[in-house]
Amino acid sequence: MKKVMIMDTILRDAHQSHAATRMRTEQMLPVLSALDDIGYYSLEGWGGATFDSCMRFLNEDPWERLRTLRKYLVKTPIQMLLRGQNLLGYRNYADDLVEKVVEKSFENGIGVIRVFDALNDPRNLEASMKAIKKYGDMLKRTDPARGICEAAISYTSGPVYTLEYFVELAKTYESMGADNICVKDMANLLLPFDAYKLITALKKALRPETKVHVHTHNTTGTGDMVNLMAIQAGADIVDTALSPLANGTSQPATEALVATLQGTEYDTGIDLKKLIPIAAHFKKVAADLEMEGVLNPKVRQVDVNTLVYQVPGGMLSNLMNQLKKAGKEDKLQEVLAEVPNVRRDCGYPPLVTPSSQIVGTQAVMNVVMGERYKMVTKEMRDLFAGKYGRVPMPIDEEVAEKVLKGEKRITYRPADDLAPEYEKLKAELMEKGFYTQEEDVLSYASFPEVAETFFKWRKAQRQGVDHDLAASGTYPV
Ligand SMILES: [Mn+2]
Repeated sequence: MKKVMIMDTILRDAHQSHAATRMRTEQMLPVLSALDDIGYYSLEGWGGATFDSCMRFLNEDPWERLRTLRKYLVKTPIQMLLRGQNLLGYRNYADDLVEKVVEKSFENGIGVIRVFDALNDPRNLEASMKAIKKYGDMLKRTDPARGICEAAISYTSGPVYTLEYFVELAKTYESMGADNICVKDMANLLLPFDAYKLITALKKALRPETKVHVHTHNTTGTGDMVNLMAIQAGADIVDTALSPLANGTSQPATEALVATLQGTEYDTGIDLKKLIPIAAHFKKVAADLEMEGVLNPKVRQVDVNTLVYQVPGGMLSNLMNQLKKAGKEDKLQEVLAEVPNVRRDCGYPPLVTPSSQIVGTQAVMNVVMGERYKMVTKEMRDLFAGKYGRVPMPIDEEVAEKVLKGEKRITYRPADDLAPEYEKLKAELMEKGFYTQEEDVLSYASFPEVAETFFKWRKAQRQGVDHDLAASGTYPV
């Protein structure tokens, strides 16, 4: 009998999707022990935008949050999301920082690291997966449920994204040492019957011990069906969120899936009754977040635009905003027709952040200017120059010439250009007087200005200045 496992996203993606990542540690604390008792595969609780949001909006040290979660989550591994060579931020980091972030994440309590690259370029996962194997394998020796390396495929649609493409990529990640392969469908582009075919193909091609983990959202309303079809095709783990922060732009609801699978060959073994009081707690949290104005109930609605236009919901609203600014709202259909052309020119990158924005902005420029590639953003040039990594198909040489204007193209791994940076950043932070732990260097590397403002606040707190004054953003230091 095959038991399906669940990762609950309530402590990370659920509130990132619904409430701008603003759930505070104190709002998690009352139910952490109860969550630990459920029998989840893992609880996603860190990485992604939580790192930025902790410091920027909540005056919390993200590392301190992780240590607190670990204190209460004794049985259930904490899962995090890592953006490959971009780590927790948005630029390419040097390999020494990649290793340090992985080492410190495990050391502070992470059990499973899900790592992905927006372009699905395996070279961009080389350094992080090597580090995850190095520190993860040490952790596994004392605790086999922790130290897990989960490599994620950024799911997208388009002519090159065939079953063969995904299977080859998954096998590459498996050969690089992945324990789990995740299909990461951040925009809910994956359709239920495609999910069935994809997961069937992956399960057939991968080693029996490699777990297949499915991550989708319910933005377009297909999320529950995607999960159910994936499970029938043999998916080992699927992602859901407890109902108060589920559905819409977040994951499908945990309770609904647990009930659906109960008594079947896919039974999760989770006791539905145990979820009720935890959900009741998060219902109050969601209401508080709505009162604060960070949760707009609209995020719970079904948005069918992605199904119609084949672009992620976030990308579509960006396109509409850009056209509105240019006073060309009537050009939406032209822009939507231009998106696949631009995508073909630059080698069919997946339509996920950041390439979705880069391609979308270019499509708008091409239409608004009335001439293709008359204007090009720096990001588009970098994409053509290979600075984000390798795209799945060859780029259009004629367009490349127009875009790059003689700029050099690189074909090697982008991070090969970067000199070690940890010691330099550490010295900088010490000189500023904010260094208290090695982890501070990693916070500072990820979001320099945000981290510095947070460190100032923290220092003011520790020196015992007036709390309200410190909280108001005034720093008498
Ligand atoms: Mn997600």
